[in-house]
Amino acid sequence: MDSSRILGLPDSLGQLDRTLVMGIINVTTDSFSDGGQHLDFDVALKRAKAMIDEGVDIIDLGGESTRPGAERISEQVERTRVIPLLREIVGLGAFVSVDTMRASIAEEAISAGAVLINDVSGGLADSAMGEVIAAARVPYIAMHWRGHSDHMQSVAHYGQVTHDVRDELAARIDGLLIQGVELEQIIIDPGLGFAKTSSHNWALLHDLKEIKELNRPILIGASRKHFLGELLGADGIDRPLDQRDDATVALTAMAAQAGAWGVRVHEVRGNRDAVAVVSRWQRKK
Ligand code: PMM
Repeated sequence: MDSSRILGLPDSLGQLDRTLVMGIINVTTDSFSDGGQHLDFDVALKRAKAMIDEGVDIIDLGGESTRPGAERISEQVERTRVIPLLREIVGLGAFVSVDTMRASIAEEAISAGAVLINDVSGGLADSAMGEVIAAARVPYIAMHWRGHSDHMQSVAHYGQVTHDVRDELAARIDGLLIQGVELEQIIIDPGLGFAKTSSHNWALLHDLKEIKELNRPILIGASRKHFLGELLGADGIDRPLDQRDDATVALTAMAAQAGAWGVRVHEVRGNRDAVAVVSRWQRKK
C-alpha cells in the first residue's frame, strides 16, 4: 500500500493500512459492465446501501459512460443523474467520489458532499478542472487519457506503453501543479482500457513499478474490463461480463501486493476480502 499523504482525504481513509476499495455506481445507459442497471434512483440507492454493508471505502458515482465508442451526454443530463443521488448517498454516511470530466459538475459535487473527484481525462477534457480542484483542496484522481471514448482506440499507439503512460502522467501532474493543484492532492491511474489494447493493459500491470516512480498513490480500474473477458474466454468469445468478478478479485490481490493505493470495482465483498488478506500477509506478525 502506498502511504503517501493525500491532502484532503478524510482521516479515517488516510489511516487505513491496506488498499482502498472504491465501489462503482454508474448511473448510465451503457457503461462497460453495469450500464443501464442503476439509472433508476431507488435501484442505485439500494446498490449503494449494499456496498456500504459490504465494507466499501468510497462509492464512485458516475453519470457519463466512458466505454469505448460512447458519445458524450449533456451537462444537464449528467447533473440530473449524479447530484441528487450523491446527496442521498452522502446522507447514508458514505464517502463518495464523483467520476466526471466536467469542472462544473465537480464543483457542484464537492458542494454536495463529494470527498474526491475522479477525472478519467486527468484535466484534459475541461481546462477549468485544475482550478476547481485547486480551490476545493480535495483529492483528485488523474487518469491517463488520450481522447474521448468515441475515438480513443484510434490513438492506442505507443513506443513503450509503460514509459509513455508514465511520461504523459508526469506531464499531466505538471499541468495540474501550474493550475494551483498541490502534488499531495493527486492520485494517478494508468487508465486500463482507455486508448489501450489488452496487451497494453497487461504490460502496464506487469511494469506497474515504473508508474510508481512518479511517487504518487495509484488507483487501478480493471473491474470486469474487456481484457479480463478476453483472457478467460474460449473459442474467440469473451467471458461474459457477469462472470469476470473472480478474475477481478485476483487482479485486486495482485494490485494490492504491488502497492496500489486503491482499486475501483463493481463487486465490493470479494475485493474487500482480497485487500484484507494481502494486508495481513504483509504484516510482520
Ligand atoms: N474506468 C471506467 C470509468 N472510470 N475511472 C478511473 N479512475 N479508472 C478507470 O479505470 C475507470 C474510471 C470505465 O469502466 P466502467 O464503465 O466499468 O465504470
